[in-house]
Amino acid sequence: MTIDITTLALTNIALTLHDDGVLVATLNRPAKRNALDEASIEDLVTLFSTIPRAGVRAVVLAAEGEHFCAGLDLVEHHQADRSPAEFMHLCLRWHEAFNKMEYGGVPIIAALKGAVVGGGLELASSAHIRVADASTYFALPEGQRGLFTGGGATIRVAGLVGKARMIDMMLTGRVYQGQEAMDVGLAQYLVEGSSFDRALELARAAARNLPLSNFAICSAISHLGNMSGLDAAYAESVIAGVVNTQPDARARLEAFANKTAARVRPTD
Ligand code: 1HE
Repeated sequence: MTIDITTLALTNIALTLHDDGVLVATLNRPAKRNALDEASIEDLVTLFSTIPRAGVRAVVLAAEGEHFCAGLDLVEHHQADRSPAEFMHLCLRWHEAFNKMEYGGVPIIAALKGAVVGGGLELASSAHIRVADASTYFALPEGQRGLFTGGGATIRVAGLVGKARMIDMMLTGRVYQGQEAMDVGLAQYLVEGSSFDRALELARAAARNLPLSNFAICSAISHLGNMSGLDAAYAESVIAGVVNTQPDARARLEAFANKTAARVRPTD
């Protein structure tokens, strides 16, 4: 049974579902720069656990206000005075949410602006595509706050920029923005206008693919990357066996064969 995603009761995320199956999920705590408190993390767990069963074809992860996300809610963390075990369990909820995003099989396009810092960068790096605009900047200020990453940056941010750059970002508070952020791999798109508009365009394009192809792209590539080369090649062929023979692909293959399908051309 398909779930109606718009009926989810979320505290800090607003949802808008478009006709083409694109869901816009907007972080909605701008007064706190969309800092991730416990309620926000539970929202992300609920949302991204449900999306794969809700017929959603692609997601735009957007933010209200000037900043995408200021990371861990430092005030809540300070006031809660958490024990090591409590914080470990909180981090496991972050991982639950972010793993659901990366491995969930539904394309997630992050529309970035302003601060994408600390846990905000961990969140952004769990999306499949990151779109930055002129205001977007990336940093890992944990080192300066007396903290360490706990939401997967050592895996995902290091995966994007490499270990040496991540260590530099954490030791020195280095901020990346603009073309340099693109060059080191923090974003795949840098736009002059609104990152939201481009993210929506990209989500709409992805939503036109068959869901099973997108499932493999937004789940299998990450899983295969965790395996040995030998096992990944084996698993890839099993996945291709399922995806590349899907009945829904027949019409697309037929269109190519009878020359009515668009050809791949260089862009202008
Ligand atoms: C917050 C947070 C937050 C803002 N937790 N409340 N993250 C950081 O170290 C980033 C900390 N934040 C900042 O550096 C700045 O706030 C921003 C660059 C994001 C935005 O600056 P600005 O001038 O627009 O806003 P502001 O005046 O600093 O803050 C506005 C409000 O947002 C204010 O609340 P108010 O009630 O006093 O109005 C701030 O307290 C609140 N706010 N950021 C809580 N992060 C799993 S481990 C992950 C480890 C981490 O993520 S470390 C966190 C890194």
